[in-house]
Amino acid sequence: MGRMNTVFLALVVALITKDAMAEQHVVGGSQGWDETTDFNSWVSGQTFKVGDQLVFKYSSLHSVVELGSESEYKNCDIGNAVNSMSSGNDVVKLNKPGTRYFACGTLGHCGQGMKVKITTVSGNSSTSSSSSSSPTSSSASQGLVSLVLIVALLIASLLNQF
Ligand SMILES: [Cu+2]
Repeated sequence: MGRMNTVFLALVVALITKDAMAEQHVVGGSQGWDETTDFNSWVSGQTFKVGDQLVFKYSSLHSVVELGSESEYKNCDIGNAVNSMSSGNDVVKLNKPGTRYFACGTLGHCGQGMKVKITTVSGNSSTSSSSSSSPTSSSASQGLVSLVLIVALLIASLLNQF
């Protein structure tokens, strides 16, 4: 019985480690990078941590340009893009905390709402997100539940040995 608990414990630890590792965020969810996608509501359901990746999936009608400033983002000014991609399956690594701005490079699409603002928080702190008013804490509470489970299992396996 003690051995079973140890195996289970190892499994839980493996699950948590996986949870703490880098996450891939497909921009726009199942709808992908498209002018019909509501990127604001998609972003509000995501937590971007350092080490995570964005994946832009789209057809050849679109592209991805990264903008250098909030004002360029607001005005859809894509003339000074800091980066542009067009593979249709572009991966962007979020390697440091801060805000990054992405828009579609196709004429008119940014103005139609095809743009997204990504704020990355440092991965090891759960208090770094300044405006976490919505139900974005689900993954944090999941982690807590797993932690409680681990402690319970540890105690259970200890008790079984005596
Ligand atoms: Cu587009």
